[in-house]
Amino acid sequence: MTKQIEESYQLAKQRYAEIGVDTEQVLADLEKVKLSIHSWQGDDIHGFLFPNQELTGGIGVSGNYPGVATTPDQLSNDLSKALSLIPGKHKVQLHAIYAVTDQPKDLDQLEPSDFKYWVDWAKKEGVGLDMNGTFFSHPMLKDGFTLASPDKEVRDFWIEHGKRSRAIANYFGEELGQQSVNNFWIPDGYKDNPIDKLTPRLRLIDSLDEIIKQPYAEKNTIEAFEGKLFGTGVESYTVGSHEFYANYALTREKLWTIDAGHFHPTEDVSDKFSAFTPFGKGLMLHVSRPVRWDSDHVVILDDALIRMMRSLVRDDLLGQTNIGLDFFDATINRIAAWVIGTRATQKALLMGMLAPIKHLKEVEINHDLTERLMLTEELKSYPFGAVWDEFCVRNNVPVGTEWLKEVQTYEKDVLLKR
Ligand code: RNT
Ligand code: ZN
Repeated sequence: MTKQIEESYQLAKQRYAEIGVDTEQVLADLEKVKLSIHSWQGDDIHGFLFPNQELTGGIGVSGNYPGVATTPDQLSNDLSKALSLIPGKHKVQLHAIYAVTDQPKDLDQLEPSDFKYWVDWAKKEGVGLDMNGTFFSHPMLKDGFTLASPDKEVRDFWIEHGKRSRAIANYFGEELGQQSVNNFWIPDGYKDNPIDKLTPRLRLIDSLDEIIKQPYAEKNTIEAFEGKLFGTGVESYTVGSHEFYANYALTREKLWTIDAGHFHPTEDVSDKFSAFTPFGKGLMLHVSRPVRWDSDHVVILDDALIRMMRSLVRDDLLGQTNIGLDFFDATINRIAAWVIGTRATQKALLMGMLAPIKHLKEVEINHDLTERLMLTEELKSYPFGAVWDEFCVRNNVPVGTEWLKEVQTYEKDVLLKR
């Protein structure tokens, strides 16, 4: 098998070289792209602080596949298993609810030391950590509002939580020597049309400004702000919309988070990147797959994903973009979900890179639209799979369908015994 992979790769290398693509350079470039794998696919977003709390804030997980992680060791072992089947070195995104505390603690009491467990694990795995405050699935989410609540007590609780999430992200950055992106998403909104659309947004600005007041070294952490089109129960008005956060991120020199599920199904998410980056500090992505709505399906190699990764590659935006994953599906094996979604994202990046981009740009500027269309069409049937297999071999992870056997063994030996 290894011999066939090597031979196929050599042939693919020649085919790509004929159109000016250096596959060795591409493999080296792909190796450098870290994805930020989300912890919450492994435990259906329950966390360890309030594991029995029902999910609120308009997000939900369908399915009840056996083997869900319910302890820190289970979740970190499952993540380690997934990481062992994904080529390259990556980051992992945590949520505040994944704190590992000695005694019960609320969200406004968390400290960096409550995440020592994860820092130790990350050091062992050689991964970075990104952060998310948890502004949902909690009784202080009152009447659907958190940071934009008209009730000062509610706002203050969540402001304190936001501040603490920043201290934790800063600790990740300090300990792991790589920047921790701290993502903010809040569910605040109304089911029906509100009269006053402005005041909640002004309150949100005040709350956020208060949260980000304390300076932290940007090499350790930076905040990212994630908008939303709508959610279940907040169909008519979302305080933190995309325009709101794009403007907030621009004026505060923070990152703007684009979640692929948070737009109208016919919007081209990939087209938004270059509309923001000339003005802004950079992007955080939540790579997701909406089916009819923000359903958070496992990411697959579909047109939307290919377009997104291609835009980042063609417009040279990888340096300003943090590619995070955000999907949750409990109808299939959760480790397989991580592996499928992460590998699909890497494949899309590879497809984007395996193109004579400089030449295509020249062709375009010379208005040779015939060659542009011809080349982009022909590229679709170039032997990209052979290069992907070689990438897996070089990174010591299983090639092709082989990895599922390892997940099945793990399911039998570990998951089904829980
Ligand atoms: C919700 C947002 C948010 C969450 C995670 C769990 O619509 O996409 O990013 O999915 O924080
Ligand atoms: Zn998201």
